[in-house]
Amino acid sequence: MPFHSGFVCILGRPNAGKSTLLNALVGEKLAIVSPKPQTTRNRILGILEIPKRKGNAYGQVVLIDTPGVHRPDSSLGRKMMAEVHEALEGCNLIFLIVDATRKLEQGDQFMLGMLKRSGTPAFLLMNKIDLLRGEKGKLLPIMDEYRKLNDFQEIIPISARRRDGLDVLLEKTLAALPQGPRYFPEDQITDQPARFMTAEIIREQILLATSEEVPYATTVAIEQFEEGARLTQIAAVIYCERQGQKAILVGKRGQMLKKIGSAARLQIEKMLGMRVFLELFVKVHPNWRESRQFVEELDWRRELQRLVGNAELYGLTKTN
Ligand SMILES: Nc1nc2c(ncn2[C@@H]2O[C@H](COP(=O)(O)OP(=O)(O)OP(=O)(O)O)[C@@H](O)[C@H]2O)c(=O)[nH]1
Ligand SMILES: [Mg+2]
Repeated sequence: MPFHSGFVCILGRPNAGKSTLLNALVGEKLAIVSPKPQTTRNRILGILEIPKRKGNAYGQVVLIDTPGVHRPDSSLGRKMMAEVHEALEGCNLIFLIVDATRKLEQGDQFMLGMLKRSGTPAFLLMNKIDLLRGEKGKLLPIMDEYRKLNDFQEIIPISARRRDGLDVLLEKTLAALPQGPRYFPEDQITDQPARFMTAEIIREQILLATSEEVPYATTVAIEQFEEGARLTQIAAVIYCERQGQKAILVGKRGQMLKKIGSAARLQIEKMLGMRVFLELFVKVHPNWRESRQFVEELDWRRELQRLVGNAELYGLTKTN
């Protein structure tokens, strides 16, 4: 059996379950997940090694999670859509993932247009089938609608949350990918450095703890990340756009910031496998989402180029 490999772009509207699928397939939490749309802001690589087994295809699948396809109305939104386009470029296969409980909308049509223009073969993944329960019949008319609009190589019902249908998905994915090299070392699971994942973990806690405009107007920048033998010292700044948002993020007597900080610290400790000292600061940067320059500065891939040679900035490998 030959070795198959390739890049698979996970494309979908906000909230479809792209990041949940990435995490489920790789078996590690690489991307943050929340019930709020537009959680993911960068493209995120998840590397999946499928070992040799008798009679089965084996290889390496490089998955790319992307921000949800939407009509951007800020520099941040435009940057997010640029990330989607970069992920689409040169990939071998697209997983178009849709929420199977929802009917087609105008935004889905726009997304199908992007898919068509890419000229790349695609699988349609009908996600969240666990929510359909006894109403699986509802799936068929929605499938048909999509089928009319694009020639999908496969249509697969899945539940990313419950990991239903993922074995079939992987099998078909490997079969659809060409013979090729191992693009990443066998034990690497993502290209993201721990430093960036740390910022994301903090942002996830903000998404979970706050509501309305606050999560959207917030971003996290790591100012200090010093890994010692037994303790990692981290300082991060939470940027928001207005004084009122800062007041919410800090909370009464600093309670909110404390809650975000301790929940994030536990997750970071789990990821790094060591104790963490985490300091959080909240700063107001009026309308940062409109600032192209500021949005560009947040891009960790750019930061990586600037700080190249810094060991803490390499992609994570398996922890166990
Ligand atoms: N019931 C159910 N919920 C799911 C499933 N997959 C994802 N979800 C939920 O849907 C919500 C959105 O999931 P995400 O994985 O963050 O979705 P996303 O497509 O990455 O969203 P953006 O990053 O905002 O574009 C979360 O609350 C998930 O727990 C599923 O198979 N079943
Ligand atoms: Mg996501």
